[in-house]
This record gives sequence, structure tokens and C-alpha cells, in this order.
Amino acid sequence: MFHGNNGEIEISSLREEFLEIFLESDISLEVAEEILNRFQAMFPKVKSITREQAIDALKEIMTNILVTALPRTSILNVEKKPYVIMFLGINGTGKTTTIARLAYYLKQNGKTSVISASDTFRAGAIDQIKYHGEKLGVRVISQTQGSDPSAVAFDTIVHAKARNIDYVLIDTAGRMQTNRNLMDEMKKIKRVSSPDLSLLTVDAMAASDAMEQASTFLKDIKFDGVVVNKLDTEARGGSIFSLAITIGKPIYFLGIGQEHGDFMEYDPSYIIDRIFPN
Ligand SMILES: Nc1nc2c(ncn2[C@@H]2O[C@H](COP(=O)(O)OP(=O)(O)O)[C@@H](O)[C@H]2O)c(=O)[nH]1
Ligand SMILES: [Mg+2]
Repeated sequence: MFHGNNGEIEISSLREEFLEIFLESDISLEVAEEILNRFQAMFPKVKSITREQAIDALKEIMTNILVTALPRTSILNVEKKPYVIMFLGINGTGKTTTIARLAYYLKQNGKTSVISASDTFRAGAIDQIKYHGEKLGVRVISQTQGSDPSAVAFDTIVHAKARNIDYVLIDTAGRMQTNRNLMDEMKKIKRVSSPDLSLLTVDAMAASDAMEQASTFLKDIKFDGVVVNKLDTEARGGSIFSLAITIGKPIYFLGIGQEHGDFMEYDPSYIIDRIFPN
């Protein structure tokens, strides 16, 4: 690599260096090239700059992309009561964990919630969410395995209205987007509970899968936003750029670990810091 005076490096070398970093961070090639083209355009007449200047410029470009996925308002500032949130997504992407973490987050911020155990399909799902509810001191409304998930959601909303509870969080069964029956069931829950917000959970570790899942779901069942989980793993969160650019839906929450507190409202600077650790 060419190092000029004052630690300056040729832009073309920096391009190569950062392309590698971006690809290792799960940013798609297309998005990486777009970022680097914008980067180059910022220095039209200059041959070399310092690495620090380069990082500052890249952070600015990348932040501009990420802020386009910010929701209009914090989940804490909604006006409707109860505010009904339904979670969708394939198995293992962290729906149940997200609900537990969100219930905890709401509680920390002085809000009340009740959970609908509408994953009545998978064995053990009701016990899993009840376990979280007990630990958090949050009520879980459930029936038995195999019962109608939309009836459970309905009951939960009735409960929330009667008790003046702020939020209803509806857990659902993991769906392969190819499974017709299960998709229809999902639509029924949506019809019956008419959620104020429906969120798709995706797994940051499966970057290209996440994109594909989001686009497939979008065709079949409308959702309003995305939750990206498992950002504490080796996943560096690059898939969030593709989500922000391609899906055109806000990103609401980030899951950053297995504990109830490992959760935050979507924050572009968290992603930037993972890609450019100091
Ligand atoms: N490391 C890590 N694991 C997570 C995160 N979110 C969920 N998990 C784990 O992923 C697995 C599946 O999560 P679960 O909530 O059951 O997914 P669901 O099938 O969509 O309900 C569980 O073992 C969770 O502990 C996260 O942000 N980080
Ligand atoms: Mg689950």
C-alpha cells in the first residue's frame, strides 16, 4: 500500500481496503460499491487522504443511509391504548425473545404490557413465553397447544382494554413463508387483532436470508417494520444497509444478546460502531 506524506493513502488503496472490511461486515457487494462510489465522489480532485479522513467520510455516508430506516417516533411515544404489536418471522429469528425484551424495556420505562401466546403451534412455545412472563412480572394470556391463535390474541386485547394496559404484544408461530396454511393463519390473526404495528424479525447472522425473507414476506403479508436480532454474534450488521435501502420499512429494534436487557431501539450509531470499532 502506498503511503504518501503525512500518512496519506491513495484513494484507490483505501477503496480496496474498505471494500474488504465491508464485505466482512456482511454488507452486500452492491451496497459496498455504492458507498465507495459516494466516498470517491467526495474527493474529486484529491489523490490521497489520511485514513482518519476516509473513516470520517465513510461514517457520514453510511449514517445517511442508516437514518433513512429510523421510525418516525419512539415506541414509547405512541398515543393509542392499548397499542397492539404483532410479531412475524420464521422460526429462530427471535420473535419470542424480542417480545420478552420489549416487555422488559417497556416496564423499565414505566409502561404496562400483556403478551398473547399466539404461537400455539410449536410444542413448548407456550411454556417458553410463560417462563419469560413470570420472570418479568408480565401477564401472558394463553390457551392450550393447538388452539386458535387469533382467539388468544382477541382475548389478550380484551384483557388489555379491561385493565387499561398500554401495549399488547402478540407472539406468533414461526412460519416458513412457503407454507400456505400457516400464512393464512397469520393473516387471520392480523384480521382479528388489527395490530397498530406488525414487525418482522430477522436474524443478522443470515444476512442474505434476512433480505430474502423480508422481500418474500412483504409480498404475502404486509408488515410495517423490522427487528434485527443477534447483532452480538459475529454478524456485524451489514445486512441492515440492504434492509434500509431495499425494503423501505423502518427498523424498530435491535437484539444484541440473550438477556432481557440486550435490546435497544434502532440506533444507526450502534451499527456504525460495529463496522468501525475503535
Ligand atoms: N445471541 C443472540 N441470540 C438471540 C438473540 N435473539 C434471540 N436469540 C436466540 O435465538 C434463539 C431463537 O429465539 P426465539 O425467540 O425462540 O425465536 P422465535 O422462534 O422466532 O420465537 C433463542 O435461543 C434465543 O436465545 C440475540 O439478539 N442474540
Ligand atoms: Mg417463538
